[in-house]
Amino acid sequence: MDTNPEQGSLLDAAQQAELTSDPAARIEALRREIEHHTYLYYALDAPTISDAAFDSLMRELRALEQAHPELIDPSSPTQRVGGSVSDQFTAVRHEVRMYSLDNAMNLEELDGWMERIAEEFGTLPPLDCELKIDGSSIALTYENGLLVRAATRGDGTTGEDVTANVRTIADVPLRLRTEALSGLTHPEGTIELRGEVYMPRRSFEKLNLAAEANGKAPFANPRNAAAGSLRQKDPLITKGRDLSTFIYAVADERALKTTTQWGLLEWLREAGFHVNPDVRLCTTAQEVREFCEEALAHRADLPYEIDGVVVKVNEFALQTQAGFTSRAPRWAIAFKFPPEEKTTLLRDITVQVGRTGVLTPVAELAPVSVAGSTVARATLHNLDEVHRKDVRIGDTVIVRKAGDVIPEVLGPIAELRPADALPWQMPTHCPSCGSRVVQEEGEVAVRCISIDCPAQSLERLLHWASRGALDIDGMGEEIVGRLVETGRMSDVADYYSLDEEELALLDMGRVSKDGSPIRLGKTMAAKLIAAINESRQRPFARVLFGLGIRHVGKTTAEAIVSVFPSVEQLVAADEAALVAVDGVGPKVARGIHEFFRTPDNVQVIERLRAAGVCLADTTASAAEGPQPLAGLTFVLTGSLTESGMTRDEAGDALKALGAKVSGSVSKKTSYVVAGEAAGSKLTKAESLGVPVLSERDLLTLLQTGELPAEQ
Ligand code: 0OX
Repeated sequence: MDTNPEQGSLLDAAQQAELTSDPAARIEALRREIEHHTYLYYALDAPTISDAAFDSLMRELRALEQAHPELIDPSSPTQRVGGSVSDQFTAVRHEVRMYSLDNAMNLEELDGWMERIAEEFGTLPPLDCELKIDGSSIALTYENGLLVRAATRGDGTTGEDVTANVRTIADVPLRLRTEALSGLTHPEGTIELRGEVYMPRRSFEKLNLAAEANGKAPFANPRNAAAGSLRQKDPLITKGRDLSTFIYAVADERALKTTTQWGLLEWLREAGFHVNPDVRLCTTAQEVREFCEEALAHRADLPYEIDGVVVKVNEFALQTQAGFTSRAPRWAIAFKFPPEEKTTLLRDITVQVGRTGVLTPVAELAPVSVAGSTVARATLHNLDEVHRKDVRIGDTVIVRKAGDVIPEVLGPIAELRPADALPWQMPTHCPSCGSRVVQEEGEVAVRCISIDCPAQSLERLLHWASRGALDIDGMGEEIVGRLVETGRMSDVADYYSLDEEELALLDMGRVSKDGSPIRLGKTMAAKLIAAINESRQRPFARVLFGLGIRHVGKTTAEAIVSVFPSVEQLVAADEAALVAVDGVGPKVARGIHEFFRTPDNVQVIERLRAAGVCLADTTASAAEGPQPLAGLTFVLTGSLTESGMTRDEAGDALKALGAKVSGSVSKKTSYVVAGEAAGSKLTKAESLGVPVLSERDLLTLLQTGELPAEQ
């Protein structure tokens, strides 16, 4: 149902004159009529006029409003796009907290919850079952029946004002239907309704096809796409994203005369909201289980994604009696579906050589859509795993996404195996350099130990230039790949002997239309040299991380540098001294010790020294500044979209205030900072009761050194 503002009214002049003798009345009548058809279309899924007739009404309304701009009203259906667009989304404090839901991971856990509920009330009260829409939560505030604000959930306490964007979502009523006002306890007052903004599967596929065509990164799943679309600075972009909503809750049920969740859903429909039709009021545990099983069986047939079923005590009075835990209502539970599984053909098993020489088998799959995105490759980790799962080329395999993110091959369907499929074997020689591979005793990994294996060089060089390491902007796979292929680079010290003229002439391995070789060019060469020069200033911990020593991640490198602040001290340290560092185990210590005792590596270090790369922690000790966060450990997850900081940058800023930053959540974690699309770390924090900070809290914290009052 879209309209074309270019086209004028279909009415002839006489009709126009007759209808517009009282433009204000005609405008109001048209608005009511359009709202009525929007209601029939979205809330009841029963349109009574064609899209063309609807468009004609819209065109007439637009034309009249254009002729009488003094009669334009923000709640008019023509006014969905407009209003002020700010650069930043302002924070909105939720007067009634937006709780999350406790999860039941299987039917037994669901039964456990129903037993607890039955125990509390003496008998199992009626339960309302709804599909759990996999979208982004939203709160809609209406004053006097008019939409005045839409806010995201944020951390549950504070969200962001996304009104201008939500107004563009066609199924969100800009005003409540008059018929519904009698269901309110205070029709002239404020009411806040809550639900989910989601992106239908088809729109998601369209969006990602367009992203691909424009060389942009696709969205991982419809949930991220919906959340990202809500945070667009330009409402027209949001409008084009084709979002929808399902509304299912009220912030304060005292705003409504109805006393049940079921009554609320009816009222929401009556008021003009899009309410999911797949709901059921159940009176026995068996009925609830059946609803869950049916939902699971029909999951893939729905035009949008669901990740479970939400079961709610129907009576508001009983909900109040059951109350809330610190994070979720006791009167509701989310039955989470197991991850979606699909079958597909295992076309091939290829081998990747990592920067430490480990050979990793990779499943090359016939592309298949799983949990919202296309899966064509999945790591098989190592030879043991390939044999344990007994997957063979030509097999039909079962694929899923672990944590709904990382593709995983579960195993073959034995019955569909081709007669000639043989067990897979690791190559005896490195696919990159051809040298014999080795498997050390007691190790699962098969490695190429050649020092001049191009695949390892490439990975090592890319790691050195990566953001968390020396951050050499522009040094990506294509350019570094060419420098390795042409024999110009093999170890990280080679970066510092590149010169601008030589880079400008680098043959990119492609030819232009006239057959001449395409070269990197002067502009790019100058940029790269500037980036390489800048990298000499990176702190020693980043250099240590960038060297790609086995098991030394960024956090470990920082812990090591805090005890051994120069490369000399590190070289002199024995394994026992290294193990004494917090976070360094025997494996890491051995890795470091071996690394600095390998002559080739020592040579690289000396060349880095000669090139002026930082090999000692020269930064003024952070302890010199105020340390309000000393003793606290933070974990950062999700993307920090508001500030545009990377997680590493945010981590560095926290460390400067004395905090520790860790990569994984445990009971010892003081706070988890959850950015957009935060995943399993957030879930873990919630399950361990670790306080969660929003990006906004983080920014306040960095500016003032103060934690939010409520935490
Ligand atoms: C959904 C969904 C989420 C809200 C707070 C307490 C109960 N994603 O579809 N949440 C709720 O209800 C929660 N219902 C839903 N249908």
